[in-house]
Amino acid sequence: MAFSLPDLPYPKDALAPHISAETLDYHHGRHHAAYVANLNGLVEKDPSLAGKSLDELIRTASGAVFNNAAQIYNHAFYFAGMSPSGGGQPTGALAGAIAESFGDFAAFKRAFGAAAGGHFGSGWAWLVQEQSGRLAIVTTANAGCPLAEGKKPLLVCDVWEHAYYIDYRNARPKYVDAWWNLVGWDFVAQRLGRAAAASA
Ligand code: MN3
Repeated sequence: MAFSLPDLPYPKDALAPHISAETLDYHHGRHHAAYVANLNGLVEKDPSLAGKSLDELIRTASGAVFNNAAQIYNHAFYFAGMSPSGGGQPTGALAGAIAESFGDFAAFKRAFGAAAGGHFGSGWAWLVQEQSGRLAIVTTANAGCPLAEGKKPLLVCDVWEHAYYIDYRNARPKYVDAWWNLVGWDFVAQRLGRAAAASA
């Protein structure tokens, strides 16, 4: 098997009440797992893909190979960016970079929440670092991934309905509000410190 499903970095019930064990059971155990199985099936059928890393596939592939590779990366990044001891506000260099790019943390939070809540259809809301070093909020549709555009992902919120429908039904803004309580700012700060636009 070329690719494997990364373990969740916390027990399935650790994010409750914000995200339930049932949601994580489906989201990680079914959805994320399916992207891994799909990509392994595609790689097995196409020898030209053998040995390529997830990053390489995200940067060079299209169609189903891109979709499944990017969804593996996006989900691993999403789960890694949350923590049962998350929430609150960033400190240090990350707090400074957010203030420089967005004015202050409250303005960043409002803008990110509006982007996540307002994105039409399935997709992702990201905090990224652009090649200039500046931070930006971007949304991507479906499997879209900032790595493919040369941007370094720092944080992501999954806004596909499967991320919140069990816990919040159609109320995406309620899910995004709850998600702030889980954001692992240490993870984001570590990402900011890295030079290259590398993987999770
Ligand atoms: Mn998802």
